[in-house]
Amino acid sequence: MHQSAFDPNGPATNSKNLFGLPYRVSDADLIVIPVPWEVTTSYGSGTSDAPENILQSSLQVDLHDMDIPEAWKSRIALDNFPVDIYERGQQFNQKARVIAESPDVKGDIEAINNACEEMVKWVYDRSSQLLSEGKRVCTLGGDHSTCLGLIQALGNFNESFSILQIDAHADLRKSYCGFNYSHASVMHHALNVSQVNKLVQVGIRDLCEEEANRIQANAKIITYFDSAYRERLYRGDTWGNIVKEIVSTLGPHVYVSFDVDGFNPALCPNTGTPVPGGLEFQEAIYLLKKVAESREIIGFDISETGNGSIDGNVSARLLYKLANITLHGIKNPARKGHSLYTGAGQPVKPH
Ligand SMILES: [Mn+2]
Repeated sequence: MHQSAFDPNGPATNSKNLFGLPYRVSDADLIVIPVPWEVTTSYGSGTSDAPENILQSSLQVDLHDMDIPEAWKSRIALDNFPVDIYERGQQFNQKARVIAESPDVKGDIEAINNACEEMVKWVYDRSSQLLSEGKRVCTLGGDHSTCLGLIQALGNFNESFSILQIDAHADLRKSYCGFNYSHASVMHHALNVSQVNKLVQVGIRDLCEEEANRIQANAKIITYFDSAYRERLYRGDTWGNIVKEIVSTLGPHVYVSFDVDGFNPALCPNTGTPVPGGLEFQEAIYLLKKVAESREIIGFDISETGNGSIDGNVSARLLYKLANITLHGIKNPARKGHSLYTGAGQPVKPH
């Protein structure tokens, strides 16, 4: 359907695209890559169904965005569903569960690590292709490891960038249960991308000794623990002040990695590893809007969404907001020459 025939006030009729929008990958500005993969999920399962769940929930999202005029003109398109990735993921998840439940059985760890590496490479290749066409790219997990290929690809298109990670977990383990590319190690690998100049974590409230030491030792990592800023709030400080501080730690180009378990689990009840505490929806949106007022969002992911209806609903709304602020920014009258989406499609260095 052509954009001129699209009614942004009516019910969604194009059930094949996110939010029922009338755009195709070829004419869209932001491409959402579904990565239905959860091979190393360690607790609850279902996140490989998230892309389909979010698509269905997105059809119920009203398209008026109070921060962005005519947001429905944002050219967002869902990339083809990778059936082979989904099927391989299901097959290897069975094997991984046997190993995770009885660590003395070494089983097929190497085969699983290889399969995970291939998935990361697939995301890297697809992201690189779309970025070279001048598109903005985001991924929809799947578990948190599904965004790594996009972060690696963005390294070829940006001199340097910061990662804002919203998450209950630090995800800094070198490996987990023998798995090198699990959700628990994604930021360990992201820090190996040389263009990543900062990792700013928000919502963290569940971590191991190794991760706590790493945060202490690495000046690139700045962690806003959930308990620490809650205490500031209880003593009378404001979320506005805390967000201002968080944003000030970020460089001009920001990748947002949003693991939905960073939310209060009431908003993500079926995520793989829910943890009490966490951000309320509007606290997170306020943070993202403040980032978009003064920084350029170069890409993002939404990971670990569960397969329940609240889960899909929350992630679909988060996706719409993140997509809109990535494409348009948030107008800040104090900032002159504000123009965010440039469609820059050339890698800064060939790979
Ligand atoms: Mn995570």
